[in-house]
Amino acid sequence: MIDIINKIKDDFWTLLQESNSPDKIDSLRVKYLGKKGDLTSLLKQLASLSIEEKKSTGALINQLKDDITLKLEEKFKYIEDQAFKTQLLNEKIDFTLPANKIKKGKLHPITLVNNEIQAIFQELGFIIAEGPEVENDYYNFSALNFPADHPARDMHDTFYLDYHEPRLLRTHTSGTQIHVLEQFKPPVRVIMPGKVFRSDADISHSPVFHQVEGLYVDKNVSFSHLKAVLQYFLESFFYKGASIRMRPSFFPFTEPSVEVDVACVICKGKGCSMCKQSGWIEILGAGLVDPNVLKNVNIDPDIYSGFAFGVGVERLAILKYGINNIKLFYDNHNFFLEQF
Ligand code: 2NL
Repeated sequence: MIDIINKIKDDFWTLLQESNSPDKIDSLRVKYLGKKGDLTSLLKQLASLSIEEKKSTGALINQLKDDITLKLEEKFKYIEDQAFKTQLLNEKIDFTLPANKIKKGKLHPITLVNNEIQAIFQELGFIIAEGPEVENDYYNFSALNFPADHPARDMHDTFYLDYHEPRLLRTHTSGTQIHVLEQFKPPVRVIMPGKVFRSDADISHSPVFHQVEGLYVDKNVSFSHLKAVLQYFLESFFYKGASIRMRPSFFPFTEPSVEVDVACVICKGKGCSMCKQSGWIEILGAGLVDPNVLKNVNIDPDIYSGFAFGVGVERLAILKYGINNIKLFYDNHNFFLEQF
């Protein structure tokens, strides 16, 4: 009997070493301590022994039972502890790893160019005015000397908002200049930045784009003032010493009207693909305010005169930063914006 007990003990010990999962520990428990387990059947065999042997052997068996119970509990706990430690190791966070870079916001190139234009004209004593994006026909066209049914209205690809009372999305910021001239008497030096809208979209046209217009009305304002101011502006914005040239043009609200070119900002006038080998880049439109426009805001054109100009902000940004697709301005992808 003692031999059997020792054998059970040895076997248990070997099996315990090999058992490394909660399931296996549980099968060991069933094998040794269960109702049909090895120790239970040993205890049943005690019946055939003498009283003395029963006592000593029974004590041995009970001792073994307690030992096995304890060992199983210890091993079970050990396995659980190990599993927990492995889990902790797997979940470990390395606080020394560099953090994900936080992407800083940057000003949009349109904003940058707008700020720069405003700063240049503020140096020259111009104030900044903003007007409504929804205008009516009078402010967008009639007051600016566009005759009714004039083809120039069609050329503006106007978005009309309703049919009977003609509200529209402004096609230029010029309407704001009318609002300004209705409120302030000359001398007036003002620039108007803002969104404008035209029903037109391709690689170089967006239905919403940005314009800055400028206006100077006073006594004795002449074409040479216009030329000097635009020369100063374009040199400040592009590069010192930039040549400019003026070509005759037509706008309903100015007379005479000109288009202003700057010596190519890439090749400085030598000729390149940007300026199509001409050496010149068309930048803005300008002219002396048509007397009819002054009359419309009750300013006497015999006493006062003025100049005005309009420039596309996207166009200036494209030339300054070498941007090749106008859509980039409106997609707001970080890879684009973070370059400025
Ligand atoms: C262009 C041309 C221009 C003006 C805008 C203007 C405003 C008033 C009176 C007279 Cl109230 N003129 N604005 C004048 C000439 C040209 O813009 O091609 N812009 C992108």
